[in-house]
Amino acid sequence: MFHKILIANRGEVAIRIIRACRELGIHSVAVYSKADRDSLHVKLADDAICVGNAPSSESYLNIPAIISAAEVADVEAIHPGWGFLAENAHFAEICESCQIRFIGPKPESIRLAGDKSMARNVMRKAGIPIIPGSKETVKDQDEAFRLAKKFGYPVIIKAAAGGGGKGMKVAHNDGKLISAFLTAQAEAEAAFGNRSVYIEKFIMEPRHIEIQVLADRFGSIIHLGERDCSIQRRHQKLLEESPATGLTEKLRRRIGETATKVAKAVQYENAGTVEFLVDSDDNFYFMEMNTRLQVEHPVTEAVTGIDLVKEQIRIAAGEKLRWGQSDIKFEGHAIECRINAEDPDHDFLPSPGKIESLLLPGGPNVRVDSHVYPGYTIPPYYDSLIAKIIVHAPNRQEAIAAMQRALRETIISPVKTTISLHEKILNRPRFRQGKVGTNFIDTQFTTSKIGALEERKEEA
Ligand code: MV4
Repeated sequence: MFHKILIANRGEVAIRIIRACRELGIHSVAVYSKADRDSLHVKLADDAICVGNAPSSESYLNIPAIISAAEVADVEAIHPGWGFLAENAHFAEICESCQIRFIGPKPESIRLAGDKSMARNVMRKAGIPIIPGSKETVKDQDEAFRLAKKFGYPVIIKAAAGGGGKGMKVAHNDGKLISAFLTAQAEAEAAFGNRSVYIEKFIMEPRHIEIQVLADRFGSIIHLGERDCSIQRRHQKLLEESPATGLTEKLRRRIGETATKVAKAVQYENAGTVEFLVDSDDNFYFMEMNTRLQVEHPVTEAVTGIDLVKEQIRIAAGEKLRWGQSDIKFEGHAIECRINAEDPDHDFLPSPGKIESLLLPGGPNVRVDSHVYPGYTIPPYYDSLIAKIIVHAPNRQEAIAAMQRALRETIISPVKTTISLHEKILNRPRFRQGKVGTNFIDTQFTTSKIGALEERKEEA
C-alpha cells in the first residue's frame, strides 16, 4: 500500500480523498491556489503545498506545478479527484513517466473515452448497443444530409471531443440541419480545439442512467448498480438517486451486465462510470464512459456499503478486488442533492462570498460532504458546488422524507443556494411518482422574465 498520496484538487472532493487516506493510514498532501489558503482541505491534509495563483489554469491545472509538488513531497501516487486533470490523458502519462502512480485508469483508456466517436466504434464492435448514428465523424454538409435521411429526424450533432452537453445541436428537419451542423462544429472548435462532430438519432425524453464499475489491475470487473441522474438543468446534475426508480429487475440486470462488458472491452482498470440513455420503450444505449470518480458516487456507496475512494486507492496500489459480482448486495434507497452557491431566483447566477451563518444537517440516514465552514469565503474562481446532502433509507419514500427533513434543517446564509429548488423538486407529484426523465426540470418549471425558476401548475 502507498504511504503518501498527493491530492490534485480542492474543495469537497479533496476532503473526501483526505478522509479515505486517513482511514487507510496514508499520509495526505494537499495542493492549493492562493485563493484557497484558508480552505478546509489545506487544514485537514497532513501537508499542503501552494501551486500557484487563483485561476485554475495557473494552479489546479498547472501540470508542472503539480508534478513539482509531488516530487518535493515525495509521494507515490496522485489522486486527481474530478474535474481539473482527472480526465487528462497527458497528465496521467506524465505521472507514470515520473514514476508517480496516477489513481485512475491507464492513459489510453482516458484518451479513448475522451473521443466519443471512437468510443462508439469500439462499443459497436464489442456488441454493445449504441445510439443509431454515424460510424465516423461527419466531414461535410452533404454527408450530414445523407445520414440524417438514413436515421430519420430528429437527429443530434455532437462534438467528438465533447461530453456534458457542449457542442451539441438538435435538428428536426433538413432546413435546420446545416445551421445545427455548422454551430456544433464551431462550438466544438471553441470549446475543445477540435471541430470533429458526429451525428446520432435524437432520443426523445430519455432517462440518464449510469452504472458504477470497479476493475482491478488483474482483469476482474464488477458493477455496483445504477444511478439515475436525469434531474438536470442545462447539463448540470441537480439530484441523483440509486436505485433508479421504476426500472424492472430484468432491465437493471441487463444494463449492469452491459456496463461490465463495456469495461471489459477497453480493459478498464480502477473506478469508472458507464452512461446510458434509456428511452420510453426500455431500450438502452451506451452514451459515454467517465474515467473518474464522480460527484454523485456517495449514492452508490450508500446502497452497496463500499467506499469507492478507498477501493480506487487499493486498486491503484495493485490490490485485487475483494468481491465478485455475486458478493455485491444492494440495500435501500439513496438520494443526493447538490447544493450550489447559485441563485435560483436569478438565472442561477453564482453567489460567492462569505458564509456568515451555517448549519449543515445531521441525524439518522444523513451524510453531508462539504468543505465549507462558518466564516468561510467562497471564492469566485471555481465550481459553485458547496455541499452534497446524501440520505439513505429503506425505501424511496422514506429517503425523500429524510431529504426533506435534512434540507429543512440546513442554514446557509447570506449566500444564495439551490436548496429551495431541491425542496420544490421533492414536492412535485411527478417526482414522487418516480416519473423522472431528462425533461423533468423543463416540464415542471418555467423561467420568469427576471430569470427566476418557477413551478408550473400541477400536471402529471
Ligand atoms: C442525447 C440525447 C438524445 N439523443 N443523444 C446530453 C449530455 C451529453 N452527454 C449527451 N446528452 C444527450 N444526448 C441522443 N442521441 C439527449 C441528451 C440530453 C441529456 C442526456 C443526459 C442527461 C440530460 C440530458 C439533457 C438534455 C439532453
